[in-house]
Amino acid sequence: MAQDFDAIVIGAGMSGMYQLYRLRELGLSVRVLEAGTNVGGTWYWNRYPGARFDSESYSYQFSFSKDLLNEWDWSEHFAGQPETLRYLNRVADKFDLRKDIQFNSRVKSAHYQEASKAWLTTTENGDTYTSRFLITAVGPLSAFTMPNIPGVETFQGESCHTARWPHEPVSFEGKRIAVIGTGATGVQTIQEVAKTAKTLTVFQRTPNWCTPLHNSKIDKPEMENIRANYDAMFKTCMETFSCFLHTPDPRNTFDTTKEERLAFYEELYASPGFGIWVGNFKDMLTNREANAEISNFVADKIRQRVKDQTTAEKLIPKNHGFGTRRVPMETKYYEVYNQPNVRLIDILETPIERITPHGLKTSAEEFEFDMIIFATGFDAITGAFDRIDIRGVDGVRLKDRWKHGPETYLGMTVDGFPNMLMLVGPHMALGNIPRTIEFNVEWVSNLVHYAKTHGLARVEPTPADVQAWTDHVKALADGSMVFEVNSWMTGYNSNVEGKQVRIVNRYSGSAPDWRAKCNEVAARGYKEMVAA
Ligand code: NA7
Repeated sequence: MAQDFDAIVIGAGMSGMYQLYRLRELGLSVRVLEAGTNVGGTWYWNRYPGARFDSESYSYQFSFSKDLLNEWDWSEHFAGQPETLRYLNRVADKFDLRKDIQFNSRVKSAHYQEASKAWLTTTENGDTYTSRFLITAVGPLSAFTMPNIPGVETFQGESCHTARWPHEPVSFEGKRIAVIGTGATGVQTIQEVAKTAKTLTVFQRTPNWCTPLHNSKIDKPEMENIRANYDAMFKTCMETFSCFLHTPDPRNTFDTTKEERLAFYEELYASPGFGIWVGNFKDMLTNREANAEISNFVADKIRQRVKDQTTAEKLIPKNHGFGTRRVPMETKYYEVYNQPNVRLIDILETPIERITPHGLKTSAEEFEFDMIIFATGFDAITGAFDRIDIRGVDGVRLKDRWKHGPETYLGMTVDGFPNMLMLVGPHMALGNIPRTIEFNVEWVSNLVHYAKTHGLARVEPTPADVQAWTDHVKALADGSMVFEVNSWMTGYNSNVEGKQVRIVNRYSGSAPDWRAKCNEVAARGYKEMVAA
């Protein structure tokens, strides 16, 4: 069978965009298939009000082009979604990426063809492509999930999932609005909607531990100063545990006195960004007493910020400790509940029974709304893979292969799925994602280049290596309180059949350790991969 392309890339978010750029630089023919009408992935789809970075803008951008770094100014330390999307469009323009991207093309299936050692990829439009390599750039948080609440399709007012927000402006003025979901997305949405809605009713199932973002503007001199330090900043990101500008404090919690600890927590609580989560004492997520200390500290902050103490108690998580789920970063989130137009409904106490044509009904009350916003999250990490009919050797479906959780080698390859390479897939370091993306894309590009220049038609890890890596990733999760809690970070999703179990879907070691392992494999000439 003729090969249309050296590589098909699924997705034109940050990883797909950079993958296209890199492979083209290497002289390979690439086609990117993208479901949306433009580039940006996460930042294209998630246009909901208040969407913004929780990582420092400059640490999240691409680092591969000095030109790009020199010409782009960030206006805020934590940029809003419109600015990030403008940035990604600028990247697409600058490197003329769109000419190799097929938009409005959602991939339906990708089947490995043993005879030609190539992938046959089909879109929902019925277009087909063959390629030696299939590179998935589908995003860890792209397969959004609606809540499995009876009657959800019957609501007659305006309604929207945050990950499918309209491109046109949406007004909340004078409207009675419901938000279902209080994860990182719900928190950002609630803060914004509360400003203008006539009434806002928040339906909360599990409260999360939220801490202040402390965003601020960047003026010209500060931007020049930040730019002058880019080399050092990116170096720092590559040395920290999860590629953020923050990294765990080397001390254990109880190495300090109570006063020292509290002073440290106060300092973190008053500092911008993820520091309180990823720059806290190193035993925060492994020592239960240590975790209780910081949890109590944040609980007291909530009590101080929320006037009504019954509401405050509802907002304080009781079934998981601080940092064991993704910490939503907030800007006056808790103060929203002091507003007269805002009400919190604890749906553990009074469950939602059904959504009705005019609102919804809990076990205690019937509500009428003009708009319902679903901030109900994603079928994370493996969800986007499950939604494509991916079949490897002998027609084995990836979804079946991963029925009990993902199995990978280095988070990038799977035995039985030759020439399939994953970007930001399961079992690799996530953290500050663009830092991982750049490494991930470069590693994949080097492997593809190696295969091409060495005439290798089939690149695949051994089952033993996949088993060993999967075991290693699971062992790393042992003892971490994160893996004892239901959340997208443990693959749990109450709305997706078969996903009401916790799995190890992420690599929880340090990003430098993961990269070192990947580099070793490359330095050995991909011995494991090409021997198959
Ligand atoms: P999350 O963090 O998974 O949050 C989803 C929220 O929706 C969470 O509060 C859920 O409650 C709630 N939810 C989900 N299904 C239901 C149903 N059926 N009924 C009521 N409430 C429900 O997703 P986000 O979009 O906020 O964030 C995902 C990541 O994207 C985020 O961490 C960032 O890294 C970017 P639950 O907690 O399950 O009780």
